[in-house]
Amino acid sequence: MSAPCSQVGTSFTQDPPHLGNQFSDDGFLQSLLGRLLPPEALPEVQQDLERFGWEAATSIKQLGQQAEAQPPRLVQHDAWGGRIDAVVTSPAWQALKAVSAREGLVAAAYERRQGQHSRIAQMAKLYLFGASSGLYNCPLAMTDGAARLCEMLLAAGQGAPASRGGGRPASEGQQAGGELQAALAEAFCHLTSRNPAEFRTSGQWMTEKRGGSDVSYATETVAEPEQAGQTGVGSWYRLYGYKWFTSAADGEAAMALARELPAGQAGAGHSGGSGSSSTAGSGAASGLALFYVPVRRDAAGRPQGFEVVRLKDKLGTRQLPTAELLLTGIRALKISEAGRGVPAIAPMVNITRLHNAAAAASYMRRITALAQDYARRRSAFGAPLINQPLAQRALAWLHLHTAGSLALTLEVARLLVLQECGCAAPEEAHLLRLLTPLAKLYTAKESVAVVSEGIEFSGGQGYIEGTHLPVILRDAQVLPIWEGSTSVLVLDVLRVLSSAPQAAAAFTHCCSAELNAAAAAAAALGGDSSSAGQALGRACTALRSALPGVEASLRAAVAAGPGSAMVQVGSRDLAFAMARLFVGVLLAAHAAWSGEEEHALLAAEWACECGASSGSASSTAEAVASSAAERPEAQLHIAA
Ligand code: UCC
Ligand code: FAD
Repeated sequence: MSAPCSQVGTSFTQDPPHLGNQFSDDGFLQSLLGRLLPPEALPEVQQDLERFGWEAATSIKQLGQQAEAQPPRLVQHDAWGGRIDAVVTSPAWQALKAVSAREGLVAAAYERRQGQHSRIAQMAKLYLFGASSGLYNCPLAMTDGAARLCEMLLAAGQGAPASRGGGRPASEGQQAGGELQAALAEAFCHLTSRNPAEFRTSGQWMTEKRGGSDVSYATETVAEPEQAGQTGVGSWYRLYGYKWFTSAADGEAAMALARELPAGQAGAGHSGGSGSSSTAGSGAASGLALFYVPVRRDAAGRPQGFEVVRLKDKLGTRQLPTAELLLTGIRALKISEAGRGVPAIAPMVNITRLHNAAAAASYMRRITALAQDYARRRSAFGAPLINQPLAQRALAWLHLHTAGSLALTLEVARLLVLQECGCAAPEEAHLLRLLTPLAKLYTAKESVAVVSEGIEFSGGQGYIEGTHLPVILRDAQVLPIWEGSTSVLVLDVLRVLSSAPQAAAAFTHCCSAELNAAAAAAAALGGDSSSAGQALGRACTALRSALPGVEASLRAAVAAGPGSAMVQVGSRDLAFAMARLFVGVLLAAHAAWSGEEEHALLAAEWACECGASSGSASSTAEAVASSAAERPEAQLHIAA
């Protein structure tokens, strides 16, 4: 007689990995905050993160999973056939919005309870939130960027822009200025509110069909003044065009780039705009300007001045409503001069890039925490994985790379808030400008690699949807693409190096000063007689030996300029070598501060990896240096 089905197979059931308090389980985060926050601010932040760390592991995580299970839908017509273009999001998504407001995930950066350390606390909280947030951290990033633009414009007194734009009478300028001031102040209040009923999110409408990297060329959206002659900052315009990727399609506002046209020229040619107009990069219209767009619907829910053409069907980020929008005359307030749209939106982009780094570190930490716990519960070859050296090695690698990305993210946050508070020294401002693209490009790539490794650590189960592990890899894969893809950020690094050679000096000076201090701390720890001192000493020696290669590359890159083909070819290696070195410096500085063996070993292990890849730094240096002397085209040919 055959056995009943219930008896076939095995009675074994694997205990799944458990997620603990995301703050109290994260010793490295706690230690970093101990160094980066002043003692008077630390207890309050710790208390908040301890509470939130548990929410992130439980209720918020559940909401994030529900948002993935119930992705947004576009309902284009009502029952009577009327066009409504409703972006229907899940209750979980809406609950995540309320949580975000209550927790002050944007507000914290502007309330500045921790003064010139506020961004550090905010980014630490977002790092706990990210991997649980069902991508709600994406609209928050853009909302934060928009809030910063409003804050900067208000502080710069953009309420009286009479000298800007199209020569209107002063009284009109003052009137428009007052309206602008009021609109920005109102927007700022909503974007930074802790009240869920008041909190609004903002999108970032940059990318168009022709390209999201080269927006200056690719932008076909045009802006027509509502009233002829009123073209200054603070004037109302109508936008016509096609925005190809707009996340936060449920947002109540947006910052949008568009090209100005004189009154009366836009509507006819563009109201049906499918993106085939010929305004891109042409001289027919003036350069890009930046616009603040309040996104409005009428009482019946019909969109005012835009249509939602469709929601994107994406590899990941499925929780997030990313739409294609047709702009059919949406009202927009001009907030930059014509031709200054890109630099005007740059502060927003730099903030979203920092959020991207926090999200990258968050995914890394999540997969590492799950792998660590799984290793305790899973046995193979007669022993729990956690007790087997090669498995320990894999876990150590995950932890090391997570720690490195977190340290880099919080360092950028530290510098950013100094700048926002007006306390950054010139060297710190240069460092911030250089480290922002480096942190974004580096942590995003690290995130994909680390999450992939963590999924493999979970074996076949890592590939199974019900474990909620695959979604982490799907979602991490977007991080190197949006907010400036890797190569575009590498070019941004070259832009900084060429426009401000002091940035390279700030970078190398910071590295060597921190390494000197860390080496002194290693000696004070007892040098060879203590294992912490030994490990930190080894780290400093290895990192110092990587520094000249990077320095030489930087010198050559600055000398040859960003237009040099060979500099561009070598620049990706150079950017990664810089990021690896700087992470090593941060880990060494932290070990020097804490004096703990665990941190010294992290720095030593990182330096070992950094040293192993310093070959690429010096070959970059050679390639870049020779390009300055020889024909770049020939070199490029050989490289290809
Ligand atoms: O992807 C998007 C949203 C995704 C969802 C949100 C996720 C947030 C994270 C969530 C975590 C889960 S929105 C689309 C993002 N798109 C981009 O980031 C565009 C990528 N392309 C670039 O970044 C390019 O480098 C451009 C567009 C900036 C290049 O434009 P141009 O016009 O060719 O640039 P120029 O001529 O070199 O620079 C124009 C001016 C210069 O200043 P001036 O004129 O004063 O000399 C530059 O120094 O802009 C200045 N500039 C900057 N300044 C350019 N980039 C920057 C910068 N990053 N910071 C400061
Ligand atoms: P392209 O600009 O065509 O680039 C293609 C490739 O060429 C890239 O790999 C790039 O690195 C490379 N490249 C470009 N120039 C160079 C160069 N000079 N040298 C070497 N390589 C180069 N955009 C918004 O504005 N708002 C949003 O809300 C938004 N949400 C998004 C959501 C998702 C899920 C995704 C995937 C994208 C979103 N984007 C959004 C768009 C995103 O910012 C762009 O996709 C991105 O900036 C790249 O632009 P592109 O797709 O046009 O690629």
